[in-house]
Amino acid sequence: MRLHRTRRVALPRLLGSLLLVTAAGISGIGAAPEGPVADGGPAAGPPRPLGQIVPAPVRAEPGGSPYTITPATRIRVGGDSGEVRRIGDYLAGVLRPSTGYALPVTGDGGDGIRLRLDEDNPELGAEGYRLKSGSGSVTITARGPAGLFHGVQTLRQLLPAAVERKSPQKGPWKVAGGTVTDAPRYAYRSAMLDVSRHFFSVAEVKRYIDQLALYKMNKLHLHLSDDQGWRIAIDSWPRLATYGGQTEVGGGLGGHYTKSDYREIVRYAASRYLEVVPEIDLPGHTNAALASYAELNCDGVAPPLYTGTQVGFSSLCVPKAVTYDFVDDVVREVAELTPGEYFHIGGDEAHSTSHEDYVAFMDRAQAVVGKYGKTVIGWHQLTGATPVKGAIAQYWGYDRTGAAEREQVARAAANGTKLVLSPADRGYLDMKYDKDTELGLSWAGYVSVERSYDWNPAAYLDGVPQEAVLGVEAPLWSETLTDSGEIEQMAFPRLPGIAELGWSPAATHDWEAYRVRLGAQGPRLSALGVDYYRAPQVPWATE
Ligand code: TNX
Repeated sequence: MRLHRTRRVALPRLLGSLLLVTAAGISGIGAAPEGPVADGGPAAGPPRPLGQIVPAPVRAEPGGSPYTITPATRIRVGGDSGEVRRIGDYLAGVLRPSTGYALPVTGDGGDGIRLRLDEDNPELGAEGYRLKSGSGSVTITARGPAGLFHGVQTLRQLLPAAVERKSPQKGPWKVAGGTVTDAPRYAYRSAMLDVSRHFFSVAEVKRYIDQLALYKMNKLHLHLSDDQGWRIAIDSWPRLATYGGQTEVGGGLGGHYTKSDYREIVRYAASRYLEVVPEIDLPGHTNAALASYAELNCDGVAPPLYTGTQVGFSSLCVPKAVTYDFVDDVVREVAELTPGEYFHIGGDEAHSTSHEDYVAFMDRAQAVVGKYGKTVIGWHQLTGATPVKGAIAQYWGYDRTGAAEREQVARAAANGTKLVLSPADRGYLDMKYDKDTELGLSWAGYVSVERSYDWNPAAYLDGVPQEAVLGVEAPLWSETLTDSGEIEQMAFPRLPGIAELGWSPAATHDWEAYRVRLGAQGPRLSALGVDYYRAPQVPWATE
């Protein structure tokens, strides 16, 4: 259900890698260019170098003739997997509008763009792929559909940026010859969208999903409830959505997802190999729920709806029995709608819950998540309670987070709690880039493109064993963001950097090389209609 949204008043739009590639094909990639570099766009000279993609691949070995997509090209989907055919159809959907070619998706053998499943290739893991390009064909091989899908994203990036346009463009559509072999560093590569502070329509969420898929992210964390709005229909507590979802920051009418809206988001995300991780933030950040049901309040009085941006003032009533009926019903209904493994219960900034109550509440909430078959994720304050076995803590500290808090997280990690890292001064996409950024917040400082990329998840927190790091997340809080254009100004170009930290081998990490590869994404983002921030640190390619 979509109600009208708050409009911000005339907010002006903000505007060497150590890649393991053979030197020949990649010379110059690590060097800072002198000015804008040509993208190798339509009709331009040689095809884009293999390996000049984001995230950087494990290995790119250039060699042999390029492959060219022509009016006669077919997309060949091997075997009898319906999913492979669906990926073929998805690829055709990307390529047809810009090439203007028919590109039939067929099951038979022969040359063309070939998508193949092959269980051998243990080095590719569950999400890896191999892409081989030569004069007659480009073949993407993977052990499973997710790997094929990621390989298709690589193929998109190896083609000229104009391939992303929605109307016929001039070719030629060449892919450099050679082989890319690739698999992710981390299994958990996530982006969070806060749909509570401002509500975003299903179409806006799908648009973001498509952008995440381009950079091989595999989780979409939806922050579905907060003080300013409850965004998911719960049949047993209907006023949560119909009343508690009725506003947003700034006082607009907000909105909520019906169950069928939410299922559609889950389905669409799955079709892009992203798993939705729902978050119901408890026991703080609950003003919208407390406003909807008076009985959830310790004093039995419902507070008014809230449209400001303070945090830490609301709490469920920990001693009341009805609180746990509420938690059980909500977790059950959201878990039923969610095929994925994880359920995020928030747990951050519960400043108006006593420590004792917090610990008691988190014990019970975690048990409910387990009862409905999901794995608990909580913000890292969960490590100040008692994380259940298998629980995951999401670290969102920053450079000024105190040693005691970091040590508490590190101790939990050493004791088996896995971590997802989203340090606020690195991974928070809602932090301003610099003092001139119009949108966003700055409580964790300014986060330039370099700062958000240039850290190592494996070594970020002292005392955390490397194997405790499950992956990374780029959260996007929406106190100041109202639509896709504003989401994109903050997410791009920092999101691809976090995606690269999650996917690419540590050995490829190099800011000087990365910024050149990122600069080459500019024309691609433009072709997709993404109005990204032209960060001055990045040598943006010309269109
Ligand atoms: C902190 S990060 C919050 C959110 C705010 C965000 C704004 C976290 C777990 N809590 O409630 O939206 O800062 O940057």
